[in-house]
Amino acid sequence: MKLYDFPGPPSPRRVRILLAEKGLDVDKISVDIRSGEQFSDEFKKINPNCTVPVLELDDGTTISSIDAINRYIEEIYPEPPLFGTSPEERAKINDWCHYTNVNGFMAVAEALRNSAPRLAGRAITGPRDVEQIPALAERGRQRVLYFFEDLDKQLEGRDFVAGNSYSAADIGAMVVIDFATTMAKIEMPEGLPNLKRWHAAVAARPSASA
Ligand SMILES: N[C@@H](CCC(=O)N[C@@H](CS)C(=O)NCC(=O)O)C(=O)O
Repeated sequence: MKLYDFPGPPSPRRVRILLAEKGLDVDKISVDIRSGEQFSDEFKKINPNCTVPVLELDDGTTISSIDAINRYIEEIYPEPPLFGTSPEERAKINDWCHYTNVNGFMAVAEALRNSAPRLAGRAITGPRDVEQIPALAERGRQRVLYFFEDLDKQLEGRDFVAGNSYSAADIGAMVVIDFATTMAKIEMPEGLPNLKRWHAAVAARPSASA
């Protein structure tokens, strides 16, 4: 299999970290989304939604949503488990992956994509141009702050976002926090000691630099 990838943005990073945690190395093909390579006719055949990452299997099957990619890798390479080891643990991890996508990732994207001058006319990813709405940027920033608060509460007395060990839920949440603080310039507010303790621990794992 091979991964259509690009260093910097959060979505491909979530897959690279999962691969690193499993000790896997797959062929990577760079798609420069800064220069618009995702809109080339060649790449549109691989992903008509014009986003990275895409995992292409040896039989040509392509998978373009992060959770679908990561769960596929988990099924093929189950060790170490990153989606839990019991139905209950798996459900909680999936719950937090979903929560993080909707209320973390989409909130940062809403804030960034509706305000960054370089993304004018590109408020939503994909083949169609969508105008920015400045009020959505403001709403996105507020939603990110709520996400920080919710995560801090969830991490009270816990070392991991969900389940009993490091999981895909930790990967997703860490990548969203880094997306917020580095790309969207939304700092973690004062306080939130659980969030900061947990972030320092997960960011120190070697996989975080993948
Ligand atoms: N399909 C992915 C999202 C992938 C995505 O949004 N990728 C971004 C980078 S983080 C991208 O390719 N952006 C292209 C663009 O901005 O035109 C998911 O499962 O949520």
